[in-house]
Amino acid sequence: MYWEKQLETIPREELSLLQAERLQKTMANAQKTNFYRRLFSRHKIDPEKIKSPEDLTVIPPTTKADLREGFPFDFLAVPLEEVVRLHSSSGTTGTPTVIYYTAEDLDRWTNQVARSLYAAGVRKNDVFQNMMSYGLFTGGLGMHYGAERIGALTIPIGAGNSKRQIWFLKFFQSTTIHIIPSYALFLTQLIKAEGLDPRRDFNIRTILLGSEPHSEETRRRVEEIYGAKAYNSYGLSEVNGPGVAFECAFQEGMHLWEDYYILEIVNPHTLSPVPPGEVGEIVLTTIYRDATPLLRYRTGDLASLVEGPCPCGRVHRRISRIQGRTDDMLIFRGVNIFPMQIEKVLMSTPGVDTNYRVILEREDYQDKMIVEVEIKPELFLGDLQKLARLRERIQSELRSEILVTPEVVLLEPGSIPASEGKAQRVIDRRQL
Ligand code: DLL
Repeated sequence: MYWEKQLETIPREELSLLQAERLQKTMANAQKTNFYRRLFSRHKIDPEKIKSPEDLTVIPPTTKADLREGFPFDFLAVPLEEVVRLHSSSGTTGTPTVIYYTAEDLDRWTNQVARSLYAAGVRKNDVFQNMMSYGLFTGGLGMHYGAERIGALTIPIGAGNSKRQIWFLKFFQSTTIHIIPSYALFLTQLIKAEGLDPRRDFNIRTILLGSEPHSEETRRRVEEIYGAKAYNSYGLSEVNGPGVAFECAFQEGMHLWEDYYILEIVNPHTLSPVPPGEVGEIVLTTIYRDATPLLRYRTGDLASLVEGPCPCGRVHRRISRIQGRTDDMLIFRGVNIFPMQIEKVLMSTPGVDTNYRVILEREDYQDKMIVEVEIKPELFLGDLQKLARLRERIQSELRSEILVTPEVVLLEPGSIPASEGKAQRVIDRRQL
């Protein structure tokens, strides 16, 4: 039932001691990074005085912007020759955020993912089809090694290429799939178009859904379609990737592995802890990782603590499904997009006027992005070919900036409602 019984069911007092011990090592490690050395000196923090999770509050939280500014090496705590891999956030704006791993970091992460998969019921006799992209994104490789460690037959098929996915599902009778929720829904149409029935022709038992927000309704729908159990899997590249928090067989919240992280859930405005059960921002301190220690990292993800003990016996506290984000980052087909990226492209294109909006829709389970943009009135007097060229140009520039191809609609000035206060640039009509 457990991958590591002792650590998963460890009494809370012992867990606190383990956290304190690992935190102290992390503090010494953090002192080796340019970023934290500067931060400690600026705020007169003595890292040796940070001995337990309660002491952490004197440290200002670390943000994604800090990570970007610290690119490439300000968060690195070990000599570069100790680093064996890097991953980078799927965000596509400007400077990437980069996370480094030593061989031991990778080994621990692999174990963390194996533990997570095991909690969701993945076993050695499973055929694990990993339908997430391999590369800088952590969803592919991160899950891959965890599944292999369990001993499952791991198929590194990666994302996309639906026909091939379907063929593998049928031919190898994959029992476990790791998939982005919106893609899990979209794929069903193609399966049907192939004349197949996901329940009859496949043998899927376990579905791991992660990397983008999705509702309980989506989970139920996916379970219904495939005739399988779907488990929520949460993670972010900054603090390893998948395997940060995972649902167990009871599917009531995700166990956040507290021997790997110190968890805080705070009010995003005041940064003080929210009462148990209330929604706040997840803040994580890595305590079991050497190359890139992060102290009080603001994830931007909103969730609440699930109160009470879990019937599975694991003592690691559970977080709810992610309710949203504090910033305006969009997750569209699994790609992280900031509205500012879109604005940047539009506003640098000659002929574009000042107003625009981005509409996200879900049609037949597939997400669609429509960029409506007002263009200079004189262009409407010009020839139609010119307009078509402008539309194509915007579309292709957006594609290279945000890695998805939106539908672009050119409008006359005044067509898009303008507001006096903050503009609502993004209208998300996807029913999560
Ligand atoms: O998405 C890591 C991952 C891969 C997790 C595969 C699970 C499965 P990033 O690309 O850095 O890393 O994006 C992280 O995605 O801060 C959340 O906003 C969102 N996210 C991840 N998992 C979930 C989830 C990976 N289960 C960002 N529910 C995070 C809702 C999620 N949002």
